[in-house]
Amino acid sequence: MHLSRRDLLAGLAAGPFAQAMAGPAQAAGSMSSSALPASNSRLFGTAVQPAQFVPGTPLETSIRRDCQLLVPEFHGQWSAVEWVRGEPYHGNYDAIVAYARTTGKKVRGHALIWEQMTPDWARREMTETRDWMTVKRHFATLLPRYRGKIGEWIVVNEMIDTESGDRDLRRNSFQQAYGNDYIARALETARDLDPEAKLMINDYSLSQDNPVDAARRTAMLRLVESLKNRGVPIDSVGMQGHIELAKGPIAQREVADFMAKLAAMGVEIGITELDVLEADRNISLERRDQEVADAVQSLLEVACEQPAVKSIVTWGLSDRDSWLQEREPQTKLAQGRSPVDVRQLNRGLPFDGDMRAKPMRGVLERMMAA
Ligand code: 9MR
Repeated sequence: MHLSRRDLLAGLAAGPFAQAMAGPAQAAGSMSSSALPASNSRLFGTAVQPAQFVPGTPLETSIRRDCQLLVPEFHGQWSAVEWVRGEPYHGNYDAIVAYARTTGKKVRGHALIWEQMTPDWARREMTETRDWMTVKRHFATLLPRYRGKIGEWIVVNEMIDTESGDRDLRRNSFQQAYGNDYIARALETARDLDPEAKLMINDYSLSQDNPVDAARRTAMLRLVESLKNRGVPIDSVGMQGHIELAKGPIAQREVADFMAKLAAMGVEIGITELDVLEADRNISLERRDQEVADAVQSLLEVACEQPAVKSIVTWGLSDRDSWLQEREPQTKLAQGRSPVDVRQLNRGLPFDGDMRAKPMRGVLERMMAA
């Protein structure tokens, strides 16, 4: 299915989002009256924070209505769960799992290993002892507790580094303590602790047309191939999908080929953290939103043609909560202002900061319906 931009615009004008996108006259917080269509072939989901589960708010309504899969945006990280060694805190993870249970949604654990969110005490312990027990103990605080409740885990997050890595693998504390084999060991440990859960590895910069992304696609394919060849348990590969408009168009042909190769190796694929960092804010709001929607469409056209792609997850629903605001001082400022001028925020998610649907949501609706 290759929709032209014209098809898309025609669809948007006629669809239920036309109303929600009617512009300034539209009251803040208004939304489309229809849910995203639940696809038979793949799940739609978003990153969530427990504070967002306030019943009946526009955001919670969209989470409840549109999503089948929830991913903790940061409360699942090692630092968030065990800031102090030996004193795990499960409150936030439990809240997400409980909300998912009562609303009938699946949960993806995110993420067991991620350098950036590894507590200092754990880094030190791993470096000093090189004892795998540090990692195993961490996995054991989560996997058994959520057995049967969290059906898929991102076991290792962001392990590729084609620029200064060791054989394209990031020189992080895990790699330094245990060697590049830490990825295989982590997957094996996770399988032992929950044989039913699907195990995923996840990385960024895999979808655009530039030399860095191209090299990273090759490195990911090599990594998955070597894990598969060694019989290491790996079920799925996550492409984060943080699109940066300044970094080139979506490499549609190459991404299709990348996905086909992964599928041939027998792994499922997820678009795991979809959002768009804008390149130019000095154009009209309509053009800004259209450029975001076009980039998302370009990636999802390819993803939705590949049966191995089983889920599409956006990294939040509303621009107001997006981590992308942190990347740019002027939007951080806009975020802190009261009332927030939502036009000054990066507009890379399906809804603006006032939960008005944008063309990106129209793309999701069409793609999930296809
Ligand atoms: O969006 C997340 C942000 O709110 C957190 O502060 C941060 C650290 O936990 O993680 C962000 O999400 C990241 C994700 O977990 C992994 N890929 C990159 C995402 C953006 O940094």
